[in-house]
Amino acid sequence: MNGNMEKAWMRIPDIKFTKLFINGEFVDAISGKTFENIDPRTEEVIANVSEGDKEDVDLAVKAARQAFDHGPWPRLPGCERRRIMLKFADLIDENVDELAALDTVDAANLYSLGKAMQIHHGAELIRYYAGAADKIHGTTLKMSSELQGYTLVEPIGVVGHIVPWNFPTQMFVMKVGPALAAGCTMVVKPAEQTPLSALYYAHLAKQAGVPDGVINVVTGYGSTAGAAISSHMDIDMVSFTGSTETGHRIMQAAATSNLKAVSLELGGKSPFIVFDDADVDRVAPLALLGCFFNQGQICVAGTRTFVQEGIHDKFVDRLLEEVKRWVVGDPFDPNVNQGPQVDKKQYKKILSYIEHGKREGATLLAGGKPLPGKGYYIEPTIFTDVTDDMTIAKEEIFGPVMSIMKFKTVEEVIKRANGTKYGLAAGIMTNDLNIANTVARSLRAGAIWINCYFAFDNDLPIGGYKMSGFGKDMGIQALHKYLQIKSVATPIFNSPW
Ligand code: TXE
Repeated sequence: MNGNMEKAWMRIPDIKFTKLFINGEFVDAISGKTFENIDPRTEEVIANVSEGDKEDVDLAVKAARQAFDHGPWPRLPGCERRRIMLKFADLIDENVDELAALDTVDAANLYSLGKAMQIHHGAELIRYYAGAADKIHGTTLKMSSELQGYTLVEPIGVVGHIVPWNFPTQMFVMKVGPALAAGCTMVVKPAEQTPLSALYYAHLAKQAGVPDGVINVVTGYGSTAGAAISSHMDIDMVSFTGSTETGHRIMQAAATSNLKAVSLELGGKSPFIVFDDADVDRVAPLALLGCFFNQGQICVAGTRTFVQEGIHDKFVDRLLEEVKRWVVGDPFDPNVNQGPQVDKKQYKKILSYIEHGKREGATLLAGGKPLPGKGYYIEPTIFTDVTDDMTIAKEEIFGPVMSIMKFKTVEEVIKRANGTKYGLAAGIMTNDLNIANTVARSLRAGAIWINCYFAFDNDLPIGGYKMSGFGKDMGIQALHKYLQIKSVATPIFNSPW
């Protein structure tokens, strides 16, 4: 494992956009206030970003409302929206270096992965929804011999997107892409930890020809700017990704304001289940990646590793070999697997969960400490002998902490894997098709990965069961949530049919 960062990898990208983006212009917050944008590698301030509040959200919503009620975007033929979105996607590809660097310095996403894959995947997701923009249509209904009906499929209106900090690019394109294709207008509030790339994306969208007012970005805090969005009387829908706790607040605000539609993608505590017949050499590295990728800051991370008793010791030995090769350091370094946690709050929270694990009697197999020096770095941490009632087995840690639990039978592991308030994802590692399919049917989780993990695809919807939320991101289902159906009926006179 590396120590902290090497000087050679120290890099701070050129930060061009730090102001709110409202009605096609970069503007200061009305209050003139800014907040500090901190590099998690160094704990140093790299930019001061405009701090939007309720008044700024009001202005952004006014622009989005005007663009929806009177502007061209929802009224354009789908093929025109498609053309502009394809241009937007091309511009994303052309600016991959800067976008990847912004996400690295803000969220500590791995730069080499961002540059080679993640930003291009973002562009591809925009293309996926661009391709759907001219295929939105309703149905014709023969209601009776006297009555004919049809449905019009219309954009839901002004959308508020409130997003977290773990993957700033994915969050932006995953929310904005389908809403744009649907013909909606929107206000995006990126997380306060990671405001930079959202502003850059807004700039690129304008360059591509997205009309003013269609995409507005208000940077700022959740309790002020975020709350103003969820309680706004002129927003028709709020699409949120973040903690279950904040999900409660958003739904409450929607309920007590204008009953806006709500979509919530919340926390998780996903099981990664390894059966006796699994190939340890393949599955151990996958378990590691499934838990520690992006510093463990991923809602679908496989954090509860259930291992059947026959393979348990072999699996644990193999995992230990793997974790020794897992490199922690500056996310700009191409040899690094894991960068720093996003901020001090998350860093402290994770370290306190590790202390819980130790206190409550789990065995610390690897890691367990922060790295010395500056930056929010934590060793990849593995606990064995974890029981279902321990805090680390129950709560979402959102950091590089794996809990290994032994099990005996299929029935037992189904029951224990389902014994959580969450239901986001699950991994099933076995060559026995019958077991794989039985477990897949029995788990109450929105995404099941058999002999793979993090198998994302533009076409594959992601979203929770239980307290992991409702409403899907990705896939064509995400487009549907930004649409609403109007039914139209008309009489037919003297029809023989
Ligand atoms: O999340 P919040 P935080 C989980 C993870 C993490 C924990 C806390 O367990 O440790 O949440 O992270 C905005 N009204 N996930 O505090 O608060 C906020 O500004 C409206 C899981 O960062 O949910 C940000 O833009 N908005 C997760 C967004 O909500 C509010 C990803 C997310 O912040 C608000 C991130 C309010 N009252 C964290 N309060 C996942 N599902 O992927 C905050 N916000």
